[in-house]
Amino acid sequence: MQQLNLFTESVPVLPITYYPNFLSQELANELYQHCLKLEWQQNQIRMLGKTMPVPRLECIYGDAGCDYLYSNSVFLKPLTWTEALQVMRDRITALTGYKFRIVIGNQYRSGQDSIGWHSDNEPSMGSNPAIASVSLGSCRKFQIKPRDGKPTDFWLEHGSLLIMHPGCQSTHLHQVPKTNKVVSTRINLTFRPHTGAGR
Ligand SMILES: O=C(O)CCC(=O)C(=O)O
Repeated sequence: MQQLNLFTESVPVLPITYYPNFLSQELANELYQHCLKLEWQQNQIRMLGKTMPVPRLECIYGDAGCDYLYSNSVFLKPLTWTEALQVMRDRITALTGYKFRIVIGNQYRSGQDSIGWHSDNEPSMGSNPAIASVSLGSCRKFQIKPRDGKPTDFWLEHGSLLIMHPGCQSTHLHQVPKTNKVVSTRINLTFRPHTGAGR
């Protein structure tokens, strides 16, 4: 499988691997249609003393008991895996060796939906989690940067897989910025580990 490996022992440029054609176009289209029917929620987040809508829709599926709290504010309780999500999880595990217990979906309805600079370092994932991110639908810019460095831009294509390797969340931040371009729906699935010990 074609891959762009941005993590090497000698030159740790970026601790990620990108697989542009992880899914065939046919499978990506099918999975996109499946994901549109998942249970999407408009969650509220509390930041800087204000409560506001999260600027995208979210859903979570996974093992029972793998509740997920992020930004000390948004609490997600997993629904039971759908078969298609389970198949995808197992396919990524077969490719990478990484194991996952939950998948969090993000639905970006337009260019105004986004996720700001952050790292995924919630204790419920254990230390140094590997996170696998599948992109479906419209292409959006993904930026990643060392905590005190300059961003690198990627275009995450329909059917692609981006792996953020263990350690990435400690050293790097990432985001999907807003865009004024006209873009239709994009769905992102992030498969994550979980300690199973609640939040
Ligand atoms: O939509 C994406 O590609 C990134 C999602 C993300 O950063 C997250 O769920 O933490």
